This record gives sequence, C-alpha cells and structure tokens, in this order.
Amino acid sequence: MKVADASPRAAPLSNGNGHAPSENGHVELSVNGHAGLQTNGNGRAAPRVSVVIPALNEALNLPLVFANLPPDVFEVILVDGRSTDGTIEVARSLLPDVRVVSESRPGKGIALISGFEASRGDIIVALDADGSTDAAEISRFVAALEEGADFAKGSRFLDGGGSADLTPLRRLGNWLLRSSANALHGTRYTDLCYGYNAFWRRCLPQLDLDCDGFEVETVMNIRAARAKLRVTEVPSFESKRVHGESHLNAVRDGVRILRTILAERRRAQGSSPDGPEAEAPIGSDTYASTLGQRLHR
Ligand SMILES: Nc1nc2c(ncn2[C@@H]2O[C@H](COP(=O)(O)OP(=O)(O)O)[C@@H](O)[C@H]2O)c(=O)[nH]1
Ligand SMILES: [Mg+2]
Repeated sequence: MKVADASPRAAPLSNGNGHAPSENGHVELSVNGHAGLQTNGNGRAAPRVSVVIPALNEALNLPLVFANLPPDVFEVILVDGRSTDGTIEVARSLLPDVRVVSESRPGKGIALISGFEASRGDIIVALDADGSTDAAEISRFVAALEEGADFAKGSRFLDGGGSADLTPLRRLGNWLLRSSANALHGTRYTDLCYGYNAFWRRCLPQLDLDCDGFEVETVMNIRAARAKLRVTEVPSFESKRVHGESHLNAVRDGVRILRTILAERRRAQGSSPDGPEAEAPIGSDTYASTLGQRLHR
C-alpha cells in the first residue's frame, strides 16, 4: 500500500518512523490486518490498533496526517462530516484501504462515536485530521496502554508536550474548564479538551458515549474517571492546524463544555445507588500513572 507524499511537511521522507521513501516518492505503509500477526518486545501478540480520524473538509491536511501513520496500524477509519472538498477521495487516493464511515448527524462527538463503534481493533486511537496531532506519537499512547492503563489521554501541558495551536483565549478557557472538571469530578488532569486520546476497545461500554460536539473529549475523560478506569496522561505536542480554519467557536463551545461538566456531575450523582448525598469518591482503586501522577481519587 502506498501513501502519496503530497505534504509540504512530510517531505523529504522518512517520516520519523523509519519509512524510507520509495523511488517514486511514495511511502510504503501497510495497514489492515498485519499488526495482529506481529509481536511486541515481550513476545506477546501486538494489539491491533484502530486509528479513528474525524474529518470535515480536511483534504489539504490529510497527506501530512497519513504520512506519519506508523506502518503497523491495523486499520484507519476516517469519519467524514459530509465534506465538500474531496476529503474522501483524497483519503482513498492516499490510503486505498482506509475505511470511510459517515456520521448520523453533524458534530465531532457523533463522528468519533461512529468511528469507535465501527472499529475492530483492540486499541482505539483518536486523532485529528487538521495536521495538528502527529500520528507518529501513536506509539506513545499504545505503550501506555500496554503498560497497564485502560485509557491514555494526550496532554499538551506535561513536560514533553505543548501547543502551537492554542490562542490565549483558548488557553485560558481550557484552564478554566480543566480546573472546573478537576474540582467537580475529583480528577487531576492536566488537559481536558484535547483531541488525541487512546483506550482499549473493551472500555467502550464503560465510557458509554452519547454526545454530539466538541464536548466529546470532556465526556470521555470524565466518564473514564467515573468508571474507575486506569487513566494515564501522555505528553503530546499540538502543532498549528496546517490548512483551513478551526470548526470550534471558543465561546459557544466553551459554554457547551462547561454545561457538560455540570451535567456529568449530575449524572454521576444520579447514578449513585444511595442518591446524591452518598456519592462515593471516584476511583478508589487509585491508579498511579506511568508518569507517577494520580489522575483521579
Ligand atoms: N466528521 C466530522 N469531523 C469534524 C466535525 N467537526 C470537526 N471535525 C474534525 O474534528 C477535528 C478537530 O476539529 P478542529 O476544527 O480542528 O477543532 P480544534 O482542533 O478544536 O480547533 C478535525 O479533524 C475536524 O475536521 C464534524 O462535524 N464532523
Ligand atoms: Mg484542530
């Protein structure tokens, strides 16, 4: 399988993962079904990794995103948001085996949920299609899961992470939202609204996702903690979106995420068998992450 090298940032390849470019400037990338036959360093069968990528008019950015995919991912699922710029055609031309999934209604949340449900691997990795998240970091997330985490959340605010994409307003908003979520949900997350996350597929029922928009990562992070999953954070660097404009509106979506944090609190209280007053502290089987932090009580 060949991934065309049409990206300014991807040339000259290798792409950081040891893929040598072939003579015609393409990168050999084998996807689909191979990872299940491989072993990891411990001699165990390597988990099959499904990469889920929501995309709304990201045709210009996909070459860069796909160029950095590790060679041994099991499947790539592109969830298209009814793009009008040839996103699907570009995806298929770059990666003929890409699985294209539609969302039932508009929104990044619905898109991710649709992609998760369509996935068939052992591990699901979600990343963005705008060139801001580097697929070469997938190995970090997979390593964290193989080391014992149920859920590996990307963080731009750990040593080794960062962001070139956050405006001052979005940085402030992210801080306020993260602080609110930590205070109301007993978490110690350093990041809340970041699109790069991974988890074992078997955890999908516990996450029980049911949201439409940009609040989806907040819901995932809070429900992972509430379900007492072992959560770890992985440092990640967010580059600037390469082409096009963000679909997120900082104020509108910030308010939406704040309402979600409050609704998740009510949901957690409502699900306590003895009512709100008796709500138990979450995560009593404390998990110390690979980074030595406690991420929830
Ligand atoms: N399928 C789908 N993807 C979406 C939708 N809204 C945003 N995305 C994708 O979600 C990712 C993050 O969106 P982006 O606009 O970059 O938001 P930001 O990173 O928060 O600025 C990108 O890959 C978008 O193309 C949608 O309604 N449907
Ligand atoms: Mg973005």
